[in-house]
Amino acid sequence: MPPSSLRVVYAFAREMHPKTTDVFIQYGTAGFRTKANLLEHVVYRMGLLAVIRSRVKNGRTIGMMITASHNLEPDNGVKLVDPDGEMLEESWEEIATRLANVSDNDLEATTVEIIKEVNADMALKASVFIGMDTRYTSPRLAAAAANGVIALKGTPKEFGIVTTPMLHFFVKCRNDNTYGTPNEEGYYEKIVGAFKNIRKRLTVHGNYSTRLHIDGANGVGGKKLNIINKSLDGQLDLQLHNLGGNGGKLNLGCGADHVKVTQTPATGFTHTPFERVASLDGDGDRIVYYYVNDDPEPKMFLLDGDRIATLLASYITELLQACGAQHLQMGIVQTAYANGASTNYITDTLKIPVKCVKTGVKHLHHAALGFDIGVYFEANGHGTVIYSKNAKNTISRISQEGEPEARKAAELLLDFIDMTNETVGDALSDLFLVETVLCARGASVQQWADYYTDLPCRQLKVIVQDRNAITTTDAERQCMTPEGLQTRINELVAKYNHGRAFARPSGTEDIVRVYAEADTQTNADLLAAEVSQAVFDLAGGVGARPELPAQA
Ligand code: G16
Repeated sequence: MPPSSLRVVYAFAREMHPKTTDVFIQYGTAGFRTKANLLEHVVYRMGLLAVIRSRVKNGRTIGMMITASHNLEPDNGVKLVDPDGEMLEESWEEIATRLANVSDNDLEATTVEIIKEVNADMALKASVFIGMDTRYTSPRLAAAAANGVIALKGTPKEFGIVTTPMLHFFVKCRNDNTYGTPNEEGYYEKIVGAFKNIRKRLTVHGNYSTRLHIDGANGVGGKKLNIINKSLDGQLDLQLHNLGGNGGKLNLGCGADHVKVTQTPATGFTHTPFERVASLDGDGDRIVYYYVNDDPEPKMFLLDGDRIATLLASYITELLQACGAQHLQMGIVQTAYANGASTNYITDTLKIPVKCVKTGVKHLHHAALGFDIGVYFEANGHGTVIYSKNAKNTISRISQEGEPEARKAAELLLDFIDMTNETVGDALSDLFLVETVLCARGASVQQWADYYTDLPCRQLKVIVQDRNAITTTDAERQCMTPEGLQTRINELVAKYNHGRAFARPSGTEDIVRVYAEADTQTNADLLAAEVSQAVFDLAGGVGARPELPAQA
């Protein structure tokens, strides 16, 4: 395509998706995220970039997901998905940011500049898959995405409302047909099909109950589980809540982020003591479990991403031993948010190597690729398991040539692999993985919770003038700027038994996140509040200074 025909890029922008704001926007932890009304031009331009990316990848399909995931309803976002279903290559984030922020008048020239810079052959075909979440602003943004694709003569394919991990899965399948069929039916066939296969091999026994409550965050994940539920033949007794409609708002007072951050149950339904609840987030890429006890003031017990990682890793270890493939190296990848007790449990009890990386599944995914089997989870419930070719080939060989017991374990493991969405963290796939392990062990949710005891922790948000004033190192565990902040955090942490704390700028909200853990909840709350005050004082806090909790 000669650059002269790029006039259409400008024409579409001016006529349909003009840039109406000067607010600078950055490709963050999971793409662009901000108020939905500031995004239309950004999404249009990402449609352009997706076509360029597809051509750089020899016409392989690229994904675009319209979602702000765990954020509240007024926000929206867009992220690009690379050909293997993984997050956009990091070196392109700067290019995406540049293209999103130029004026309409400079858009054509910047597009030409980027095409040259990345050496895209504009004569090649280009294919872009587009998915969206349930936000009312998503259809308009998905249309802008498609226009961006069309403006550069790419071919868009719209999937309508799907979970984010489904879109990742479709992209992977489109580029690698050995992985599955690139549509919703193909997803159910592979992931839910594998779950049903496994269930035929396992008997429900011990303290495991098939009853599972779902908090759907009033988003897309619950709706898809409603579809799946009809085909489960009673293998799970799903009680679905917060499915949208009935006045419930997306991620508000419910969903994985609410449950994890506030450490309180979802609103919107009545909880039965000791029954498992799985809480999804708005676009179905995160999951945490919890239950409440029968105290007069019911206490909540949370089973977050760390718990899921340890549960899955310990079960895979057992299966590897049973099929004689313990030489395959497994590792767990976490972030600074991982509860210290989980890291100790992994190291001391499970004896599995553990790595800590920066927040963002893209960083965890990358680190997990270094193992034969990499289990990666953020504490917020975002994660999955990835298996190397070597691991898959080894297990597959054992399933054909091994001794009867080894074969059985290998066959189970192969279904376990099929049930895993290896492209990205996936609440639905993770749910089936967790349910499989609990069922195989005959374990109740309380027994799962008893594997280790979390250190009390607290997460807070601080609003500052410029969150990028905080820069970090050592997998975000240490602040480099502003000057004096890390020294202050160190002094505060030193006051508490088992104290640990850090502050980092969020990549999905215009805030600084603070995390603290300590020997008691009172101390964790106090440490988090004190660190928040230090951030507010030294990093240009806005509004009211964070207060210390009443018990201080
Ligand atoms: C996204 C990312 C996650 C990250 C989370 C919060 O999740 O995919 O890896 O942990 O944002 O990021 P931050 O602390 O930088 O705001 P989601 O579920 O919103 O897509």
